[in-house]
Amino acid sequence: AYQPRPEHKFSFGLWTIANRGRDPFGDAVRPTIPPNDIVALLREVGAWGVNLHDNDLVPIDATPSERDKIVRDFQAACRQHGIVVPMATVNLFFDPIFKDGAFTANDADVRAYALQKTMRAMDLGAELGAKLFVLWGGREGTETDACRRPEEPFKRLREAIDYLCEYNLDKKYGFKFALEAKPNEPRGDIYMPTTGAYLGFIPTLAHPEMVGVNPEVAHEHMAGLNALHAVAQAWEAGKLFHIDLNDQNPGRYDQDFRFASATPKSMFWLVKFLEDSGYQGPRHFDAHAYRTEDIAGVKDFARGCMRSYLILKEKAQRWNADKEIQQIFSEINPQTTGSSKYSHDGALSLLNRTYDRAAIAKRGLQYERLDQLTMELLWGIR
Ligand code: GCO
Ligand code: MN
Ligand code: MN
Ligand code: MN
Repeated sequence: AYQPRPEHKFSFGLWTIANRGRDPFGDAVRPTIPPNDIVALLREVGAWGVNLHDNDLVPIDATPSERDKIVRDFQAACRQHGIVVPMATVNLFFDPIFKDGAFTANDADVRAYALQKTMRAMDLGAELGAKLFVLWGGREGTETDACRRPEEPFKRLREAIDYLCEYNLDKKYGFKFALEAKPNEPRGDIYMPTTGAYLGFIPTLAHPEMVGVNPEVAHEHMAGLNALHAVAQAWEAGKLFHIDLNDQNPGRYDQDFRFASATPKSMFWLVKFLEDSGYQGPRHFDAHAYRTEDIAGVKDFARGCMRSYLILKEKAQRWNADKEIQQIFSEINPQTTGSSKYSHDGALSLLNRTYDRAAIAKRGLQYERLDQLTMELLWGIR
């Protein structure tokens, strides 16, 4: 039980396993794990896929022939260990050139370089078989709004994504882009702070059908929001192309905790939604081991993410099969009769109807009981 299998589609970023525990106050505590060894480690813990930024694999200053050799060796490692590359992304935040952002920077050369770097990262992703391309604009933000007209970055971002969609069509890569929001870190404020902001932006693009979102639990929590609601809205809009699972306490630094380790109840509802909805995409963990850990601890971390997901998945099945819970749930979600579609006559009859407000408001809704039953189920005494 709780054994990860390929059909669960559990993936990890190269950067998550490679994380050396560096933070703004302290240096690395773990050795570098080369990408091919990470592939072996992922196989060992039972994962299905590995995702990467261009520079997680290929150093930013590699020559074309160095690059080709690295890519060949990595492909061989993936084949050997049966690990796939479902998603690729681009690092537009680490190099000093991106200190003022990438697609939204004031300097046109920086913007053009960001496009070039992303196109090359798309070439790499396509070569590795990825079908999803994530764009996380971590540096697309400000510390001071003195720097530019506030509406300008949104225009620049749209221009960049439209350009990349054309490149995708031109090269016949068939990528779907998944845009990842975050409210802050590393910038004081990031322009696209929430998944909801991206859901408003996507319809303004030239190829909205090619573009969806990559909600991250921690990022919504950093913004003080309910991650499930963001994910559900994205799903309902047909835009849930990818997901970053981890955990995070609101009001803190970017914690990237092991999945479901900080807010297990919220993560129960999230797993239940992913499973019930029929979401078919990867279950990607964008988190890293505590700074206290050695390599064995990194494996504990990775196994823990998947195991917690599978435990919550089993809890969701129990919840769906629990007679008492289902009885309450169906009572509080009555089938509606008749259509709520607008018609002239229907509107007239609605305007003329009388409602007994007091009688309706008097009904208790049993949410307390339902929540307590849920908690007892989660605690394992049900
Ligand atoms: C973060 C982000 C990143 C992105 C990654 C993919 O908080 O640092 O979540 O991990 O997901 O760069 O583009
Ligand atoms: Mn993150
Ligand atoms: Mn992070
Ligand atoms: Mn992320």
